[in-house]
Amino acid sequence: KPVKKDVLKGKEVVVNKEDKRINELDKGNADALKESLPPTAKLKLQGVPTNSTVVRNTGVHKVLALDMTQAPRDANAIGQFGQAAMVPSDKEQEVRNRWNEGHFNVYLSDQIPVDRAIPDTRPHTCSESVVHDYLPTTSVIFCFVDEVWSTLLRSVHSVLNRSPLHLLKEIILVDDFSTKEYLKDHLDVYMSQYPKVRIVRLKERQGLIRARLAGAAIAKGDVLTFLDSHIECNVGWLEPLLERVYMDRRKVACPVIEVISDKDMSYVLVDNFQRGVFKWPLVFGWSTLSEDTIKKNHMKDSDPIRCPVMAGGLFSIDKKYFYELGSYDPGLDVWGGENMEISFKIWMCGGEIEIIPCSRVGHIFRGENPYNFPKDRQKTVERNLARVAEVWLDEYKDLFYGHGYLHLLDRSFIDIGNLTDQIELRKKLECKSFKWYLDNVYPDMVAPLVKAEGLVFNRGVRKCLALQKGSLAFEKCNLSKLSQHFNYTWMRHVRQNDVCVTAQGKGTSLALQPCDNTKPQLRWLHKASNSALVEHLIAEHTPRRMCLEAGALDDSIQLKECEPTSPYQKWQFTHYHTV
Ligand code: LR7
Ligand code: MN
Repeated sequence: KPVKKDVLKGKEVVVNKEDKRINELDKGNADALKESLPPTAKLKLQGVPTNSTVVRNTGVHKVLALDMTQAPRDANAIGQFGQAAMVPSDKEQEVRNRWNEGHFNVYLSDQIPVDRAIPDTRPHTCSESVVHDYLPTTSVIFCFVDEVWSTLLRSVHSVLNRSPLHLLKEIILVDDFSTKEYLKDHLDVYMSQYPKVRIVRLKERQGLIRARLAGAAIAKGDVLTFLDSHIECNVGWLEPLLERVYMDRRKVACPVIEVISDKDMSYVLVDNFQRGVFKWPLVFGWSTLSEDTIKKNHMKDSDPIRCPVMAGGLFSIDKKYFYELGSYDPGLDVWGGENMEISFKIWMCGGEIEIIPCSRVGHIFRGENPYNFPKDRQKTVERNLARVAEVWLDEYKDLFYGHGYLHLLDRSFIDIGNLTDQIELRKKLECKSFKWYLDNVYPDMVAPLVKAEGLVFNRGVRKCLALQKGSLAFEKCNLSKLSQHFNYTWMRHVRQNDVCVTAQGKGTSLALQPCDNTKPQLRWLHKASNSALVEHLIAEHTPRRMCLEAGALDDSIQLKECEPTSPYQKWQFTHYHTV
């Protein structure tokens, strides 16, 4: 029987006869087998083990077995099998004291074995899944800044222990200029036991985006697999990801991200049929596929799920393809927005993003970032998102800015940097439009280009606003007259074609000006149908609150002190869009 080394104990273990995966020790065999099989030969995925000693009944997923493929070193250790660990009452203060080291229960993490077993949460139908033999190899890239020691180790061991050795080219640890001493000499010494682990140290803090790029630059595998540094890969996690990339190199494969509790470190499985989506202003979130979609497509819980966007931290991508896509925008700083950038880029430039339910990885979700931001956190994320919006969203970028980011249009407030390379890249790759993306990838996304449109009816004079020979007037409402049609836009413009309604200087009369997104004086606040149009000078410290008012006697239009009860200050567009 072939033998392989147990990575942790250096002990030799017998490889299961059914397990046709080949490791480096019997490489000779592997080559022979390779010759004898057609390239499309398929092998059965390692099935869900039936000899489980502990089971969990979740209600949703029937009975799930634990990963017993490697008997745990210490079955009685705390947190073993992914179970919740208890804090003794005399240690509660210590838990609190150490919480901020990682913004999770660092005390417990240190008590739990670095190679603990976790429940095998794969859907049962995964045991019927097959993967090709001789899948491409992967470099697993972890970048980290001041990661908790035990958590970082658990992440690395979960990859070493649960990845077929012949598929794991290397593990690259990119240290993004950590300050913690234990992550320096100590880490090198510890990892020197594992020849597959390489450590790269950045000379200054780059942020996770450029740190990942530094890892990718030296990767030798065919596929890049990025992971956060506080994860636990579940049994059989890697093969289904590589299988998808192998099927089509433009597929980008993500595992199901399960939850490692920040409080008790238990491994919690998540609901099936989740996809990654976003809401305005480019906020990532999960959404469950509708019953209809599942029925209509006859979906099994093990079928890949196409995702409009990925969470960001955990995915496999063909290395050559990653570079063909121009990798990440290297102008993105520290944290945030890169998941949107890579997602739009992948879909709009010919690729696909999928969640692969037979691949599961646990992740510690933390309430706060446990590291400092070299610049202000909020400004960093806003700036990254603005770069993404400018390059990828076309006319839909108004929806992004209009949902709380209008201040970013004032470029003297924030410098989003040079975008020439990114815009060139999009042209060179002949990527599709954002409209195409919405129509084809995320059709259930609501993205109206304006907030309201149609006639602008005044409640007091019971007439509609019209543009007559370059000035504003009231007319009898008439839907067929285009001169009465206005938009209320995400920029908060009251707009007809390229002309915007504005106040005449600081006076009370109105004027028309060419629309310009950067000019705050063109903006009007209009919260709902049949409400005021408030002059909105966000650039001023003390905005004067003036409202658009129809003259009761002479049909004039003026700015007046806001009066909530006056019908002459109540305006109604024909149609309002809700997102
Ligand atoms: O400056 C930094 N340098 C780093 O090396 C900042 C962070 N990092 C490392 C960090 O140590 C960690 O390993 O980068 C990794 C990700 O940082 P986290 O864990 O603080 O990020 P997160 O889990 O809060 O956030 C998610 O969104 C990020 C947006 O930039 C990244 O894409 C993360 O990878 C991503 N995490 C996931 O997708 C896991 C599931 C979360 C969800 C939903
Ligand atoms: Mn994370």
